[in-house]
Amino acid sequence: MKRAYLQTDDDIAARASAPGDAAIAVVRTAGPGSIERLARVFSRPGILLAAPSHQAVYGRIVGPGKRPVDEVLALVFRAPAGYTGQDGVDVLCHGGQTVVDAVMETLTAVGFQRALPGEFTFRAFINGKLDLARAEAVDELVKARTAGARGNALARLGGELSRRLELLHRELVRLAAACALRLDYGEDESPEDFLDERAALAAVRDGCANLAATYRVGRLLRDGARVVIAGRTNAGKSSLFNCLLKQERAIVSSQPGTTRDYVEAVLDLDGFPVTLIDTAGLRDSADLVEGEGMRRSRLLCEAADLVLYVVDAVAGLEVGDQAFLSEVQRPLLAVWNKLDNSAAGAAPADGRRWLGLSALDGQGESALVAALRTALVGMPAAGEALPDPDGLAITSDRQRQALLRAVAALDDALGLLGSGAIDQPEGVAETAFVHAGFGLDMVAVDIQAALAALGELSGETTSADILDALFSSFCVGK
Ligand SMILES: Nc1nc2c(ncn2[C@@H]2O[C@H](COP(=O)(O)OP(=O)(O)O)[C@@H](O)[C@H]2O)c(=O)[nH]1
Ligand SMILES: [Mg+2]
Repeated sequence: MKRAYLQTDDDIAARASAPGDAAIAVVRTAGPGSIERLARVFSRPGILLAAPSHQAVYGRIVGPGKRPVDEVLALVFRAPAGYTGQDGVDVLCHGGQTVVDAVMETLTAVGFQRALPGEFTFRAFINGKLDLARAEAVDELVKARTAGARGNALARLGGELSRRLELLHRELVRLAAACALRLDYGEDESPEDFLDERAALAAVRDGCANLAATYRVGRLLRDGARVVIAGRTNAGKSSLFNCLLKQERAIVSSQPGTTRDYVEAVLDLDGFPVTLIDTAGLRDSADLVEGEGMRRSRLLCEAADLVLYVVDAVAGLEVGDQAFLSEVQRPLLAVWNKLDNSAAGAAPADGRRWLGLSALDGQGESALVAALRTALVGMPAAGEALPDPDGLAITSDRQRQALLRAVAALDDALGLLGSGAIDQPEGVAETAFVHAGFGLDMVAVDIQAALAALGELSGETTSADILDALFSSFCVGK
């Protein structure tokens, strides 16, 4: 039978370290009976069973007939300490694949179940060691590809997002209580006018909206972006590729058609992982219209988050370039390269913003990088700081959707409280709507809806299906 995450009484085991040969591998176990179960295949069961939490016990994993399987160090964790909050032992064995396989076989033979992806973290979540926002950060920390992505995941793992959410949540609970109190007192004996809380409600709404807006940065930190360098052969695509990467990755040649297929590498763009793809050149006009190079470049461009289209300023804009530029449906930056060459012409006045560059001497590079960053991360809205990879950012669409649901509910509530009401002139019964008892009960409903949405972020009110989907995308052993 297929196991489920909620079977938290099972003793589970999985390799927690990366596959492949290494000096040491970690096989992690957890579950209420895990220490006793492991003792059945451990050469020094008495010492293991008596070990206090966090103690390392040296010994051997032994199979049937006391046949030694491997020499190991067993790190004992006792509930509620340890990662999962359950009893568990991290077994440090030798790192070869066959060793790990043999240890895992020995463990499953005495009843350990193979852990599902993310099952250890799921248990940590269920046992209150981590809320959902922090649990999600664990997986991202493991998969982070740049220092910026790592820093963001680590901050969320450390609880920065959870704290921010907690503040919003607490303020909403206060508002819900104030609203309930006002409803209880009825029309005339209102201890305070709930309209006074409009600003507080709006502040929570803005807090949720601002967090939701960090998704763009967070997603980019987590997934990175694909940037394809396209253009005719000899335009300087490979030179630009190398220039951005600060290394000679792609072959640069004055011989047309050197880059036959494509080359890709990860560029750390101010902390954002950008996969840069140098494509094969488009050889001549026939090639541009129907050639294989064109077809492949176009396919790569279609899957790109952004296209860097390079034109040789000495050769100038040709028909093929124009055809390509008019066809590409993706966001694009047009690059006018080889400006160092005295024969370079002026960029075409075709209404498009051309970024001047010399991939050879680097002039225009920093402006190009800035334009690239702006195009990928987006322009800050008025009054907003430039998106910052070191700032706190949410990385999952699930989190964004929940925040947007909270925003929508609070917008409803604010609408009921009447946006214009407060500014109305004397004599107008600006509070009549609320005082008459209309609306305030609906405001209360909206606040509860917003609270429920925030609860989904921390995992307080997240359904089992969502939890399943979420944790199953984790690595096994995490
Ligand atoms: N003067 C000058 N030459 C360049 C520049 N960028 C590339 N080249 C030269 O143009 C030729 C083709 O460059 P390459 O990067 O291989 O072009 P690709 O075919 O588009 O990849 C090489 O001889 C490069 O040295 C530049 O900015 N200035
Ligand atoms: Mg090339």
